[in-house]
Amino acid sequence: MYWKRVALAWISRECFTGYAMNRREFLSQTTASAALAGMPKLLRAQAPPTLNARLTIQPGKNGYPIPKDFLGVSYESAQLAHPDYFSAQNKSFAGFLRALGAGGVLRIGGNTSEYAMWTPNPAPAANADIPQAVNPDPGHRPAPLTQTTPQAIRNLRDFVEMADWRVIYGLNLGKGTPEQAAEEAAFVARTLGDRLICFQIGNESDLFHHNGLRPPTYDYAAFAKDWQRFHDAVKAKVPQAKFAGPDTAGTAVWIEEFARQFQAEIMLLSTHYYAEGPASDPSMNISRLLHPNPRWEAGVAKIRLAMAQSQLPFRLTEVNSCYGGGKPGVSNTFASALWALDLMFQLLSFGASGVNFHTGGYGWYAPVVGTMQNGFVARPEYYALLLFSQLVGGQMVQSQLDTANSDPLLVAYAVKNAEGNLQTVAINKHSQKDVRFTLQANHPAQRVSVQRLIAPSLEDETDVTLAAAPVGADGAWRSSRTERIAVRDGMAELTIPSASAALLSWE
Ligand code: BDP
Repeated sequence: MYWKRVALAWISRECFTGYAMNRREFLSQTTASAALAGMPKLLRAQAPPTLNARLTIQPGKNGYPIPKDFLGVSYESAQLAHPDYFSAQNKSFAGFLRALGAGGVLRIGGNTSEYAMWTPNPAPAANADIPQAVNPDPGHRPAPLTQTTPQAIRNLRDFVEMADWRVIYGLNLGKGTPEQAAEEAAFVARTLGDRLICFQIGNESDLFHHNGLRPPTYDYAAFAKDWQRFHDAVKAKVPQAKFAGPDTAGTAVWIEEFARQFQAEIMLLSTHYYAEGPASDPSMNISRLLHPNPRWEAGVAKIRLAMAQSQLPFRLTEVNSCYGGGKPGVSNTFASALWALDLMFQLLSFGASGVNFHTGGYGWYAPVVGTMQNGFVARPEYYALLLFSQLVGGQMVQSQLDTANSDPLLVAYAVKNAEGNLQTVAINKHSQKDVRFTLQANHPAQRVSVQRLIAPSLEDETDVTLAAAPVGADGAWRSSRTERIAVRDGMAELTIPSASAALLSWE
């Protein structure tokens, strides 16, 4: 029943008011035979299969807001051990973030946060052998200890000021002490000022029982005790400190207990999600990535419960396609862009407040890769964030997607952007099937302008464009083609080719 999933959130929040044409009627009226009528016989036989879909939009019915700080990336704490990376010197990378809009969120954490030691008085050569750009940690062995120095934090402030972003900062629960965490937090809070959103204590503590950071008996109760100790120590030194958590690996692990116990101490619930993994498993592939994931859906159900019970917002503070550092041929392909784009809407369908895509260095799933010496390049996933950035500050709008055969690879969403203009995003995750889309909205618009997110195939790694333009140096991007479609009686029709998405603006 995936074809109705898009509208699930609405159905549960406010009763869906009905859909004028019955589905069988619609499907029989828009079969491929109508589209192919008049074609020579030979061509008809060769034409690629075309599916039909209809999106019925109810512009008057608002859904959840898309907060200004919805978009974000997540970085390993070990990156701070090379203090020039997040600094005013790294204009190029800051440009990529800035291009996603002011107010995005840089989350610092990951596996290496448990090995990043606060070092207020570093020896001069302490960082000499640290590489400039740190990849996501594959988690195969304990990470080497690194030093986080006051200079790194001062530079971080300059960097986020340049990008006009803010920070969620992870403190070291694994190898650090409450006293060290409090010292570090005091310096971070003082230095970042209002660029700091909140702290997190520990990264994926639900895995501590088997990664050597705590004994095999380590459970929620033990974590809660640890968390309380660290929290209290930080609060004693930084009374205004704010917190998010539990920041667990399992999408909903410990979230309900944590929300209940620490409701008064936190401003935000947070967990992680990796769609696939481990990367070494051959069954982790593009097709699996693009199909609905029951594990995610079960996680979302629990997150929603925790949100409802605690009345706290939720942010997915670390996410990407495949853990273990990502999978080549999956995580770095155009498929990851279509996956990421859909995931952001899935988050909005239950009112999540934001997302941080995990990244760094030349990581396979990194939306932007590179170093300060070699420069930075947008990978396919970045284009999903770029498309989405045009919707930030807006609001979801109720819509209903109808497709033949409960199509799990076809999704579409409606949004009002920050200016109140109606937008639609359609995503066709099929590798071979085009989709003839009918958009129906009771909305006074004369045309729909189209920005297509395309690449030669789902597997493509390098030739992605949005509105016919690639992302250039320092995140520079400008739509270079305007495609417009007429709207008649509130209805527009267009084809969304296989392996593509489109942002449609009603004008
Ligand atoms: C997560 C960790 C992060 C890793 C990622 C991965 O928090 O540090 O980089 O897995 O394995 O669990 O790719």
